[in-house]
Amino acid sequence: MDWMQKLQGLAALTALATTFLACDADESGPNVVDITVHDDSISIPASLEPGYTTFLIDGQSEGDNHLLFVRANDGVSRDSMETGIRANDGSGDEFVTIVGGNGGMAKGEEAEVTFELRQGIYAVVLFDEEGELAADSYFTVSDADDQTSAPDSDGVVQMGPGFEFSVPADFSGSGTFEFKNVDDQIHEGAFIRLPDGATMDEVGDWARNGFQGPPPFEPAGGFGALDGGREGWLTFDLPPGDYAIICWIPGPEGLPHWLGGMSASFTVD
Ligand SMILES: [Cu+2]
Repeated sequence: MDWMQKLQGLAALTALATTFLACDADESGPNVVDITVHDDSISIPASLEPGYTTFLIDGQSEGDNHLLFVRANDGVSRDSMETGIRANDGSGDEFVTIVGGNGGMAKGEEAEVTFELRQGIYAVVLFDEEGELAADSYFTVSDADDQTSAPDSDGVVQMGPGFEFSVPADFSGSGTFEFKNVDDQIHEGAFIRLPDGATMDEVGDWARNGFQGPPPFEPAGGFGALDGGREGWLTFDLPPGDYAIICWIPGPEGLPHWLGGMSASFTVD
Protein backbone atom coordinates (compact mmCIF):
# COMPACT_ATOMS: atom_id res chain seq x y z
CA MET A 1 0.00 0.00 0.00
CA ASP A 2 1.53 3.33 -1.00
CA TRP A 3 1.13 6.51 1.01
CA MET A 4 -1.69 7.75 -1.26
CA GLN A 5 -3.78 4.64 -0.52
CA LYS A 6 -3.04 5.02 3.16
CA LEU A 7 -4.24 8.61 3.09
CA GLN A 8 -7.41 7.64 1.24
CA GLY A 9 -8.01 4.87 3.77
CA LEU A 10 -7.53 7.34 6.60
CA ALA A 11 -9.90 9.81 4.96
CA ALA A 12 -12.55 7.09 4.63
CA LEU A 13 -12.13 6.12 8.30
CA THR A 14 -12.37 9.74 9.38
CA ALA A 15 -15.55 10.17 7.34
CA LEU A 16 -16.99 7.03 8.94
CA ALA A 17 -16.07 8.22 12.44
CA THR A 18 -17.59 11.63 11.73
CA THR A 19 -20.81 9.94 10.58
CA PHE A 20 -20.93 7.90 13.78
CA LEU A 21 -20.31 10.95 15.91
CA ALA A 22 -23.01 12.85 14.05
CA CYS A 23 -25.43 9.97 14.65
CA ASP A 24 -24.48 9.91 18.32
CA ALA A 25 -25.10 13.60 18.75
CA ASP A 26 -28.38 13.22 16.92
CA GLU A 27 -29.62 10.34 19.04
CA SER A 28 -28.01 11.21 22.35
CA GLY A 29 -31.31 12.17 23.97
CA PRO A 30 -31.47 14.06 27.23
CA ASN A 31 -29.07 13.88 30.19
CA VAL A 32 -30.56 11.92 33.10
CA VAL A 33 -30.51 13.06 36.73
CA ASP A 34 -31.89 11.27 39.82
CA ILE A 35 -33.69 13.30 42.49
CA THR A 36 -35.12 12.14 45.80
CA VAL A 37 -37.78 14.18 47.60
CA HIS A 38 -37.72 13.91 51.41
CA ASP A 39 -40.01 15.64 53.93
CA ASP A 40 -37.70 18.61 54.42
CA SER A 41 -34.93 18.22 51.85
CA ILE A 42 -34.37 17.44 48.17
CA SER A 43 -31.37 15.38 47.03
CA ILE A 44 -29.98 16.67 43.74
CA PRO A 45 -26.41 17.06 42.40
CA ALA A 46 -24.89 20.52 43.05
CA SER A 47 -23.76 20.92 39.44
CA LEU A 48 -25.36 19.77 36.18
CA GLU A 49 -24.53 19.92 32.49
CA PRO A 50 -26.59 22.08 30.15
CA GLY A 51 -29.10 20.69 27.69
CA TYR A 52 -32.28 18.65 27.70
CA THR A 53 -32.41 16.90 31.07
CA THR A 54 -34.67 14.12 32.29
CA PHE A 55 -35.28 14.22 36.03
CA LEU A 56 -36.22 10.88 37.60
CA ILE A 57 -38.01 12.02 40.74
CA ASP A 58 -38.40 9.57 43.62
CA GLY A 59 -41.15 10.83 45.94
CA GLN A 60 -40.31 9.87 49.52
CA SER A 61 -42.04 12.78 51.26
CA GLU A 62 -45.27 12.22 53.23
CA GLY A 63 -46.62 15.28 51.41
CA ASP A 64 -47.39 15.93 47.76
CA ASN A 65 -43.86 15.41 46.32
CA HIS A 66 -44.64 18.34 44.02
CA LEU A 67 -41.42 20.00 42.77
CA LEU A 68 -40.99 23.34 41.07
CA PHE A 69 -37.78 24.18 39.16
CA VAL A 70 -36.82 27.81 38.67
CA ARG A 71 -33.86 29.53 37.04
CA ALA A 72 -32.46 32.84 38.34
CA ASN A 73 -32.99 35.43 35.64
CA ASP A 74 -29.78 36.78 34.11
CA GLY A 75 -28.07 39.16 36.53
CA VAL A 76 -29.90 37.82 39.62
CA SER A 77 -27.59 36.40 42.31
CA ARG A 78 -28.14 33.15 44.14
CA ASP A 79 -28.63 35.09 47.40
CA SER A 80 -31.38 37.25 45.89
CA MET A 81 -33.10 34.20 44.47
CA GLU A 82 -32.86 32.34 47.78
CA THR A 83 -34.19 35.30 49.75
CA GLY A 84 -37.14 35.64 47.37
CA ILE A 85 -37.94 31.94 47.46
CA ARG A 86 -37.75 31.75 51.27
CA ALA A 87 -39.98 34.81 51.69
CA ASN A 88 -42.61 32.76 49.77
CA ASP A 89 -44.82 35.82 49.36
CA GLY A 90 -44.55 36.28 45.61
CA SER A 91 -41.82 38.91 46.02
CA GLY A 92 -39.24 36.65 44.39
CA ASP A 93 -41.29 36.05 41.23
CA GLU A 94 -39.47 38.75 39.30
CA PHE A 95 -36.11 37.08 40.01
CA VAL A 96 -36.83 33.74 38.42
CA THR A 97 -38.27 31.92 35.42
CA ILE A 98 -40.32 28.79 36.11
CA VAL A 99 -38.86 26.08 33.91
CA GLY A 100 -40.76 22.94 34.94
CA GLY A 101 -41.61 20.40 37.58
CA ASN A 102 -43.85 17.46 38.28
CA GLY A 103 -47.48 17.25 39.34
CA GLY A 104 -48.21 16.22 42.93
CA MET A 105 -47.90 12.53 43.74
CA ALA A 106 -48.11 10.27 46.79
CA LYS A 107 -45.15 8.89 48.72
CA GLY A 108 -43.50 6.00 46.87
CA GLU A 109 -44.51 7.26 43.43
CA GLU A 110 -41.98 8.28 40.77
CA ALA A 111 -42.09 10.91 38.05
CA GLU A 112 -40.09 11.39 34.84
CA VAL A 113 -40.02 14.95 33.53
CA THR A 114 -37.72 16.53 30.95
CA PHE A 115 -36.91 20.13 30.15
CA GLU A 116 -34.01 22.19 28.89
CA LEU A 117 -31.34 23.62 31.20
CA ARG A 118 -28.89 26.30 30.21
CA GLN A 119 -25.96 27.81 32.04
CA GLY A 120 -27.06 29.55 35.23
CA ILE A 121 -28.27 29.18 38.79
CA TYR A 122 -31.31 27.04 39.51
CA ALA A 123 -33.45 26.12 42.49
CA VAL A 124 -35.75 23.18 43.03
CA VAL A 125 -38.48 23.87 45.53
CA LEU A 126 -40.99 21.77 47.50
CA PHE A 127 -44.13 23.19 49.06
CA ASP A 128 -46.33 21.44 51.59
CA GLU A 129 -50.11 21.16 51.34
CA GLU A 130 -50.59 24.50 53.09
CA GLY A 131 -48.37 26.20 50.52
CA GLU A 132 -45.50 26.64 53.00
CA LEU A 133 -41.94 26.10 51.78
CA ALA A 134 -40.92 22.59 52.88
CA ALA A 135 -37.51 22.34 51.14
CA ASP A 136 -35.31 24.17 48.66
CA SER A 137 -32.11 23.00 46.95
CA TYR A 138 -29.85 24.96 44.60
CA PHE A 139 -27.69 23.84 41.69
CA THR A 140 -25.65 25.41 38.95
CA VAL A 141 -25.60 24.49 35.28
CA SER A 142 -22.17 24.68 33.68
CA ASP A 143 -21.25 26.18 30.32
CA ALA A 144 -20.11 22.81 28.91
CA ASP A 145 -21.05 21.94 25.32
CA ASP A 146 -24.63 20.78 24.99
CA GLN A 147 -24.53 17.21 23.61
CA THR A 148 -28.20 16.46 24.20
CA SER A 149 -31.35 16.28 22.11
CA ALA A 150 -35.03 16.52 23.01
CA PRO A 151 -36.82 13.26 23.88
CA ASP A 152 -38.96 11.48 21.28
CA SER A 153 -42.54 12.56 21.76
CA ASP A 154 -45.85 10.75 21.22
CA GLY A 155 -47.73 14.03 20.89
CA VAL A 156 -48.26 17.52 22.26
CA VAL A 157 -50.48 18.64 25.15
CA GLN A 158 -50.94 22.33 24.53
CA MET A 159 -51.59 24.70 27.43
CA GLY A 160 -53.34 27.89 26.40
CA PRO A 161 -53.96 30.28 24.84
CA GLY A 162 -56.14 31.28 27.78
CA PHE A 163 -57.53 28.71 30.22
CA GLU A 164 -57.53 25.79 27.81
CA PHE A 165 -55.85 22.42 27.21
CA SER A 166 -55.59 20.81 23.79
CA VAL A 167 -55.01 17.09 24.33
CA PRO A 168 -54.24 14.73 21.40
CA ALA A 169 -57.01 12.28 20.45
CA ASP A 170 -54.75 9.28 21.22
CA PHE A 171 -53.84 10.52 24.71
CA SER A 172 -54.49 7.35 26.68
CA GLY A 173 -52.57 7.55 29.93
CA SER A 174 -49.10 6.43 28.89
CA GLY A 175 -46.19 7.49 26.73
CA THR A 176 -44.00 10.58 26.46
CA PHE A 177 -45.86 13.79 25.69
CA GLU A 178 -44.61 17.29 25.17
CA PHE A 179 -46.33 19.88 27.38
CA LYS A 180 -46.23 23.17 25.56
CA ASN A 181 -47.36 26.42 27.16
CA VAL A 182 -48.27 28.69 24.24
CA ASP A 183 -49.84 31.27 26.55
CA ASP A 184 -48.16 34.37 27.97
CA GLN A 185 -48.77 33.25 31.57
CA ILE A 186 -47.84 30.34 33.81
CA HIS A 187 -49.79 27.05 33.56
CA GLU A 188 -49.40 23.44 34.65
CA GLY A 189 -50.80 20.08 33.56
CA ALA A 190 -51.46 18.18 36.80
CA PHE A 191 -53.20 14.80 36.69
CA ILE A 192 -55.85 13.88 39.24
CA ARG A 193 -57.62 10.53 39.54
CA LEU A 194 -61.29 10.52 40.47
CA PRO A 195 -62.26 7.63 42.77
CA ASP A 196 -65.30 5.60 41.68
CA GLY A 197 -68.35 7.83 41.49
CA ALA A 198 -66.53 11.11 42.21
CA THR A 199 -67.16 14.03 39.86
CA MET A 200 -65.30 17.17 38.82
CA ASP A 201 -68.21 19.15 40.35
CA GLU A 202 -67.18 17.80 43.77
CA VAL A 203 -63.56 18.77 43.12
CA GLY A 204 -64.81 22.24 42.12
CA ASP A 205 -66.89 22.60 45.31
CA TRP A 206 -63.87 21.56 47.38
CA ALA A 207 -61.71 24.24 45.69
CA ARG A 208 -64.39 26.97 45.99
CA ASN A 209 -64.77 26.16 49.69
CA GLY A 210 -61.13 26.98 50.34
CA PHE A 211 -59.61 23.50 49.90
CA GLN A 212 -61.00 22.39 53.30
CA GLY A 213 -60.73 18.77 54.37
CA PRO A 214 -59.44 15.81 52.40
CA PRO A 215 -59.49 16.34 48.61
CA PRO A 216 -62.12 14.28 46.73
CA PHE A 217 -59.46 12.92 44.35
CA GLU A 218 -55.96 11.41 44.30
CA PRO A 219 -52.98 13.32 42.90
CA ALA A 220 -51.61 11.34 39.95
CA GLY A 221 -48.55 13.26 38.79
CA GLY A 222 -48.56 15.21 35.55
CA PHE A 223 -46.38 18.06 34.41
CA GLY A 224 -45.70 20.91 36.86
CA ALA A 225 -45.63 24.62 36.29
CA LEU A 226 -44.19 26.23 33.16
CA ASP A 227 -43.85 29.91 32.40
CA GLY A 228 -45.50 31.12 29.19
CA GLY A 229 -43.72 30.16 25.97
CA ARG A 230 -41.87 27.21 27.53
CA GLU A 231 -42.13 23.45 27.04
CA GLY A 232 -41.25 20.19 28.76
CA TRP A 233 -41.88 16.47 28.41
CA LEU A 234 -43.58 13.98 30.70
CA THR A 235 -43.16 10.22 30.53
CA PHE A 236 -45.91 8.38 32.37
CA ASP A 237 -47.90 5.16 32.63
CA LEU A 238 -51.13 5.53 34.61
CA PRO A 239 -53.18 2.65 36.03
CA PRO A 240 -56.79 2.32 34.76
CA GLY A 241 -59.27 4.88 36.04
CA ASP A 242 -61.03 8.19 35.44
CA TYR A 243 -58.68 11.16 35.31
CA ALA A 244 -58.53 14.83 34.54
CA ILE A 245 -55.63 17.03 33.51
CA ILE A 246 -56.05 20.33 35.29
CA CYS A 247 -54.25 23.59 36.04
CA TRP A 248 -54.08 24.52 39.73
CA ILE A 249 -52.40 27.89 39.17
CA PRO A 250 -54.47 30.55 40.97
CA GLY A 251 -56.25 32.96 38.65
CA PRO A 252 -58.75 35.75 39.26
CA GLU A 253 -60.07 35.74 42.88
CA GLY A 254 -57.54 33.07 43.81
CA LEU A 255 -59.49 30.28 42.14
CA PRO A 256 -57.49 27.78 40.08
CA HIS A 257 -57.39 28.18 36.30
CA TRP A 258 -59.26 24.93 35.84
CA LEU A 259 -62.40 26.45 37.35
CA GLY A 260 -62.16 28.92 34.48
CA GLY A 261 -62.22 26.01 32.02
CA MET A 262 -58.64 24.72 32.12
CA SER A 263 -59.33 21.01 32.54
CA ALA A 264 -59.82 17.99 30.31
CA SER A 265 -61.12 14.57 31.37
CA PHE A 266 -59.67 11.30 30.13
CA THR A 267 -60.09 7.62 30.91
CA VAL A 268 -57.39 4.96 31.12
CA ASP A 269 -58.79 1.51 30.24
CU1 LIG B 1 -53.17 27.62 34.12
